[in-house]
Amino acid sequence: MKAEIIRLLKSCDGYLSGQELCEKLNVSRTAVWKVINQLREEGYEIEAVRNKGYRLVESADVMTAAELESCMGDQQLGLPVKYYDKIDSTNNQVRRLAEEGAEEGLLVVAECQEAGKGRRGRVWKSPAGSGIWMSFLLKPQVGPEHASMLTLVAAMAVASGIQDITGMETKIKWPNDLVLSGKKICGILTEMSTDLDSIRYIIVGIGINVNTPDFPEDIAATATSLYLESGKSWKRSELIAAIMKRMEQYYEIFLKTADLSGLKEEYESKLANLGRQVKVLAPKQEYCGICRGITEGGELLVEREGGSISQVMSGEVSVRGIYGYV
Ligand code: BT5
Repeated sequence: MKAEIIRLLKSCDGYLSGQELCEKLNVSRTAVWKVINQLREEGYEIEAVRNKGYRLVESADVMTAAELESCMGDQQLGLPVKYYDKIDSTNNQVRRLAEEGAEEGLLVVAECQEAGKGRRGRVWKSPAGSGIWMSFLLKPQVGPEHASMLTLVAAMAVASGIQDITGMETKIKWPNDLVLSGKKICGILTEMSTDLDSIRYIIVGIGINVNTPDFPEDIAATATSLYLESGKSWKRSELIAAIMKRMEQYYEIFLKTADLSGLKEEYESKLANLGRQVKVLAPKQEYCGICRGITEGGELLVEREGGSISQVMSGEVSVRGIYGYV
């Protein structure tokens, strides 16, 4: 009911009468009043005028399950939403819920992560009040070798979702980062559980610095936020909904071919590395080349001295721009 009241208030230009709310939701006036009061405590500014009704003046950057649900359209990915004030890692929580039988589409969002993780045991800083720390569950009927492509699909969804809401054009640093002004604004961690040669489930974890005003010293030179780049604060729930909507679109295209053939062109238009020098740091060798795009399987194409093209698999290497972070 709470999500529905938020949705009705948001979609109404003027006042929404208490009577109308009661009838639409089939509840008492007292029940409506109680929810309105809860919403005010959570940070929504709601005006109540006798004989007119309620009007949403301003919603702060509230992140609750009801607020998130009220922002979601009729999509499947992103519902149900589970919200936590604090969790070890949203990826871990999705894994626990998947083991209990959760369905594809489940989204876990936390205000703060106490053990946010990056790749290969690295730490992902996830303080309260400023970022999006979220993970969702997928169960695609494709072989495990296709799983890493979903990191690229998710990166496209984040870039497009951010652009839909803020107009800002982030670029993808293959395979799992998004950058703005050459600094990291988002990191993606995809994990999976397999059964012999099939995927049981995939967890896509996304961390985005949204309203972060500053960063700890160790990442201050390489990290940025939407706030720092635009000078404005953004509503995280709207961004999350926009990203999940885009994810659903791109995921559908991905599932048709189980690869990136339908997305490659758009991916490359968002690729920060394209046409630039990259240094490939593979476990046994290190080489430089020019990034020429991706394959349909999601590998990075690197043109080496002499003109030969290497295909770089994600998971195997780190790609660093020769100049700066990108
Ligand atoms: C990543 O790893 O970039 C993947 C990060 C995924 C985080 C999300 S949050 C929701 C979900 N739940 C989780 O527990 N994780 C996912 P990697 O490429 O390994 O980069 C990690 C490196 O990024 C660190 O070693 C730091 O240098 C840097 N870093 C840490 N926190 C950062 C932040 N908030 N912003 C920018 N850079 C950060």
